[in-house]
Amino acid sequence: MNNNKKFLLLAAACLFLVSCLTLVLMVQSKEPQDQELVRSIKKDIEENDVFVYSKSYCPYCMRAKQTLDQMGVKYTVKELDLMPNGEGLQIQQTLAEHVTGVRTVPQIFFKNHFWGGSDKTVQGYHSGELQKHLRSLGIAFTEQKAEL
Ligand SMILES: N[C@@H](CCC(=O)N[C@@H](CS)C(=O)NCC(=O)O)C(=O)O
Repeated sequence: MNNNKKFLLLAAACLFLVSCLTLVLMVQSKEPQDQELVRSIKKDIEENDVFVYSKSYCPYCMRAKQTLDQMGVKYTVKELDLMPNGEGLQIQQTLAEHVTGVRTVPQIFFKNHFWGGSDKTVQGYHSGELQKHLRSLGIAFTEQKAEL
């Protein structure tokens, strides 16, 4: 092997090592932040019987919140798009990567368990599955069927 080839091989090996190191450092520096966000999500869903991650302009979120409102279900909501410093987007990413595996909003939790999004909520309301679920968890709602 001539010197030119040796040099190229060495340069490629160095580049590969530097890329691996950068990747490891990137993953390591993101980890504590992810853990902090997972803790904050766990706190949200543990401390509130009904918790909704939403975006203020999202029609699916509006439909889901409207359904809960008309059922008289009391919930706490975090509008991710209204949070400062991009924190809402980080929460959405953390939900997808570490908590529910779902990338869209709304994400609705009942008694510390992920229920689902808007479609499931609206369909569940019409089928009675949602009322059955809330009853089984002891979450209060208005029994009378509202016109949605
Ligand atoms: N099938 C989902 C649809 C929800 C959906 O598509 N939400 C949009 C916002 S309206 C979303 O999250 N898009 C991705 C994003 O905003 O990052 C549901 O019923 O919840």
